[in-house]
Amino acid sequence: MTKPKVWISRPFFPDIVDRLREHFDVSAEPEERAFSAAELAERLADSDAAIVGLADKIDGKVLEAAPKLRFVANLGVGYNNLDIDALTQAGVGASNTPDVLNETVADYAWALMLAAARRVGEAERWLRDGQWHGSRFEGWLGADVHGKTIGILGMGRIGQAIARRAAGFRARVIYHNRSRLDAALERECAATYVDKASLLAQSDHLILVLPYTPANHHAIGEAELKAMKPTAVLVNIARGGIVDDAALARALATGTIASAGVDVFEGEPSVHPDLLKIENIVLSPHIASASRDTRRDMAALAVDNVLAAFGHGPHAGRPPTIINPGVLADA
Ligand code: 8YV
Repeated sequence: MTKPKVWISRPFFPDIVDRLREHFDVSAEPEERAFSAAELAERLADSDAAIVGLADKIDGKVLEAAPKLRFVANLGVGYNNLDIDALTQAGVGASNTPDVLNETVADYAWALMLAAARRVGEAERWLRDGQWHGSRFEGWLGADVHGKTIGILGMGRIGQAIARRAAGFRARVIYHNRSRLDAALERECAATYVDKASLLAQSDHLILVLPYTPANHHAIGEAELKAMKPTAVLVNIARGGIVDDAALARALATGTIASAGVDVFEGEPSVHPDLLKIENIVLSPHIASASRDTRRDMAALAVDNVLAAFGHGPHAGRPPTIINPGVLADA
């Protein structure tokens, strides 16, 4: 009997991919790169399942060329690269990788916040540049994080993990979210709900953890940046497009806010050229979930979902993190 075919859009942990081989004919791309819609259509034309990432945009047009496709597993908690309505309409299940990355992404949000507040990147560049000839008592002054007010915009599971870390810094946490957490969870996170205007005005450091949706496009633009404290640090570990990068570059250059730590960009992997010219920003190439353990956990979860969708493994018939479970009910 021929095995169903699974296409993997990038190479990852061979021992985890091997778990598919008993049940699937696996074809994994040898290198990670962006695929055009035509290339995706061509690769999915004969595939029953796919494991894809943020750069792979699966929309209705691509699906038209993929008549056999039954399941798409996304390597990431955010899935704005998938058109879920189109997938559901085509009867294709889709999964993401929630929870396994919460703590690692929360660690990284704090890393960026601390690095931006204490000017770690700038100071390192200066030292490497051979400019350290003596110390200046008033040199390299940054902002404290301990004891300050940390704002979190988007209070899902990653936001909550970020909030829990604040206790060790004796920092106060305020948050804004589409819906307020229940009282027990608010207590556990020691977080106070405020409206967006108060969040912008009161946060010493503001961390963005929103999913990317059309409604969240440029949730932080010129007006929002102007509403923040001039001493504030802005951290984006969510998605490019949530911040207006051109407005952020202007705000940093003119002192509207003090600094920023940014892991995600509009149009990444291109980065707005004005951001690259600015010293008071820490930039990283979308690595918030990139710890050795977590990337393995994300890969394993994607594989578990594909196995389960085809009736294999411990979750047979019930992909553990399916986004559109109705598809299976209808099958
Ligand atoms: C990426 C992420 O998926 O989980 C998300 O939503 O943005 C990241 O974890 C990761 O970079 C894999 O490409």
